[in-house]
Amino acid sequence: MENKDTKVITVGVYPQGGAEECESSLKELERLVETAGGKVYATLTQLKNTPEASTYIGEGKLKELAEVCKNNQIDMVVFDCELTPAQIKNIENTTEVDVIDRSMLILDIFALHAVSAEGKIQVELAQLKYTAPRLMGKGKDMSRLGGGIGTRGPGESKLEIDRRRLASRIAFLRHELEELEKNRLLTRTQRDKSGIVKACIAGYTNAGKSTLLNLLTGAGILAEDKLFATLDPTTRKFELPSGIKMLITDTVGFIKKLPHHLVHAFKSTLEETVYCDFLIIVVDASDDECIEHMAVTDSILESLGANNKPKLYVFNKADLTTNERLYDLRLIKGRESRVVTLCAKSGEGLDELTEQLEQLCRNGKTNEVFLFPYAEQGQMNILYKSSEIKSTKYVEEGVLVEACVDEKTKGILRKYLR
Ligand SMILES: Nc1nc2c(ncn2[C@@H]2O[C@H](COP(=O)(O)OP(=O)(O)OP(=O)(O)O)[C@@H](O)[C@H]2O)c(=O)[nH]1
Ligand SMILES: [Mg+2]
Repeated sequence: MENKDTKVITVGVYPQGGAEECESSLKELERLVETAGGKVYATLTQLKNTPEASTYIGEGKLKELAEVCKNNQIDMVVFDCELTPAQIKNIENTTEVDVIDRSMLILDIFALHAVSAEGKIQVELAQLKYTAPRLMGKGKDMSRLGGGIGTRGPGESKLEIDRRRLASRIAFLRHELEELEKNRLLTRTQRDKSGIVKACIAGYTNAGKSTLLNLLTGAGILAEDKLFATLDPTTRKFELPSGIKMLITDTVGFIKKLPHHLVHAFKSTLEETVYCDFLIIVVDASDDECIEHMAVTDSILESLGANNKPKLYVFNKADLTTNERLYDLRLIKGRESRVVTLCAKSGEGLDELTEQLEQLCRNGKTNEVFLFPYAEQGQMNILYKSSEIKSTKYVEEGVLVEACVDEKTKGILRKYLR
C-alpha cells in the first residue's frame, strides 16, 4: 500500500469534563489512520468549549501545530471532528501540510475496502459530496491530488475533483445507484416471498461480525483486525440443528461520530438491517468502550428505523475478557433482549448461540403432533393455513399431522393435540 509511511499528527478538541472521551476517540482515530496506511507521530489536544469558527483550534494551538509539523517532517494532520472547507483551507495555510477530518479519513478507508459495484458507487458519491468540496478549497493544483490518504477513490481510481465534471458525475452515479437499488429490492422481495427467517448481524466495527458469519456458514468473508474490513453486505443460508433454514446477513460496522450524511450515503446497504426479522448484535466484550459501542449501535439503528427489532446480543471475544465482566454485560442487556457469550474465533459458545437462534426463528412456535379423526379432517385447514407442516400420516384413528405451530393455533386446535 502506498503512503505506508505517511507521518500524521492527530488533533482533538474537548469541552470541560470531556478529556476521557476525547482520549478514547483519539485512540480510535489512530487505528483509523493505521488502517488507511498512516502512522500517528503525535497527538495534540485542546480544552475548548466552543471551537474557533475559522480554524477550529485556537490561534496559539495552531502555531504550536505548525511548529511541530515543520520540525518533524509531518505529512498530514487529521482532526477528530468535522471541518468545513474554509477551516481546512485556513489551517493548511498556517501548517503548510495536508489537513483532513475524521469523515474524510473514514471515507478513504471505505474507498480502500469497497468491492461491489454498489459499494464503490456509494463511496464515490459520498466522497464527491463530502471530500471533494473540502479538497477544492485548497486552491492547489488539483491534478496533483489523489492517491493519498483522504483523497483516494474506490478501487484503483483516484478521486476526481474537477469542478466542471463534479455535478455530471454525481448525477451519473446517482442513476447507477438507483438501478442497483432496484435489483436489491427485487432480491429482497423474492426472499420475503420464500417465508424464510432473515437475521442481520450488526454492531461496532471490529466486533467480530464477519468472523461470526464465517463460523456459522463458512462464508469465507475477510475478517481482520482492521476497522471497516467489511463494507459490502453478504448473505448466507444457515441451517439450524433442527433443520430450520435461515438467512444471515453480515453488514458494514458502525462507529461513533459517523456523520448522518454518511449513514444516509450507505442507506441502501445499511437498510438490510431494516428488512430482517431480528438482529444479531455482536459486541467485542473485551473492549473497555463496549458499553458506549452498544449505545452507538442503538442510535444508528434508531436512525435507520431498525431499533425495534428483536435482538440477540452476542458478547464476543469471551477469550479476551473475564467471566465477571461477561456476567455484568449479560445483566445489562439481559432484561430487554436475549444474550449469549461467544468466542467466534474458536467456536466456544456456539451451542448456546444456535439454541437462541432456534428460539428466535420459531418466534414462540413449537413442534406439535395432532390427530384429526377422519370425520373432522376439515379442521386440518387451520393448520395448513398458518403453520409449517412437518409430516402427514394416515393411521387407523385418523390423520396424524406434525407441525410447527404458534401459541394461537395450538390453542384453537388443542383438542386434537396428541
Ligand atoms: N480473540 C478473539 N478474536 C476475535 C474473536 N472474534 C473475532 N476476532 C478477531 O477480531 C478481528 C475483527 O473481526 P471481524 O470479524 O473482521 O470483525 P467485524 O465486526 O466483521 O469488523 P468490520 O467488518 O471491520 O466492521 C479479527 O482479527 C478477528 O480474528 C474472538 O472471539 N476472539
Ligand atoms: Mg466484517
